[in-house]
Amino acid sequence: MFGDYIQGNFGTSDTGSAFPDFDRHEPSIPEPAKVGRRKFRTIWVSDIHLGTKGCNAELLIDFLDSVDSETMYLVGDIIDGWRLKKKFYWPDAHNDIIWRILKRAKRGTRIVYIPGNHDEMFRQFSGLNFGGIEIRRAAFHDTADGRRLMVLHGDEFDAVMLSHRWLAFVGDALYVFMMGLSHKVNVIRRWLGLPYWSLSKMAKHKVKNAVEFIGKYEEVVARAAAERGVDGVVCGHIHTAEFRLFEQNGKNVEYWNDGDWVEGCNALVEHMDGRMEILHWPEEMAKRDQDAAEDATFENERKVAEAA
Ligand SMILES: [Mn+2]
Repeated sequence: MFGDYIQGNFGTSDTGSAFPDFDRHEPSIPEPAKVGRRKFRTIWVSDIHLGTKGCNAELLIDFLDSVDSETMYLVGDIIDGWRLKKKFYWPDAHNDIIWRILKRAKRGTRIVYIPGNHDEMFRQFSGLNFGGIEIRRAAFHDTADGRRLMVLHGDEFDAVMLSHRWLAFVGDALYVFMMGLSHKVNVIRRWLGLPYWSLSKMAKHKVKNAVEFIGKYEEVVARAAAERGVDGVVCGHIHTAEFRLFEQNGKNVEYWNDGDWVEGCNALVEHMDGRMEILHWPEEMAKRDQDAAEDATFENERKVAEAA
């Protein structure tokens, strides 16, 4: 159980943080005033991997503070129990994310949490509600324009994809190593004033095997959705945000993957009219910074013109 992971280490992590007393606690990164948030009907996020150094907590906090929705799905691997079991790592920013999610539930956002394979210890609570959060093994989501989507983490298909479970662990170790590398590269890039660089984005285009694996995975998941008679599927797990349209027995099946917050930093959103979109948050942040810079330039020019 989760208690085992934290017992003895509780409150003695690197930063000395512990789980906060929610009602009295304020996050270490303060929440900005709730103005100008982009409002969506639905938001899907997954593969946050809280409890690991790979988690891009600051970017996720920026995302959560910039958007709002009626419903939010946490599509698995939110907390990384595998890593926490080996080494307890829980900085304040990770508390801040939990705080923000609980706060959303309190404000009336419907939150559905579908545990993944890294947080499978929560699967035993499927069907229960905690702090306004519904824990489910999978869910069905009806879009505003009447499509029915199956929502699940996606590790259910590993057995089809990989013949042995140990392969998943080898893959995991390799992945952690690569992410460590990617993290270091980005620390240096930030220091040099260069934009965020995504390893998996490059890998997806450069590594043939990865492309084949991902392509096959997407097909397998879409076929399973078609067999369930739904219009599409939303999943996470493989850390590759993607939309693909498949045809199965003359019927369209949508495949949506909401990506991850380890290095892609993506979310899937449904607009009020049912239109869906994958947001690549580093790009959204860059766009926002550019808009702010343009506004500032415009404002300066106006002042100069006024003074002349
Ligand atoms: Mn997973």
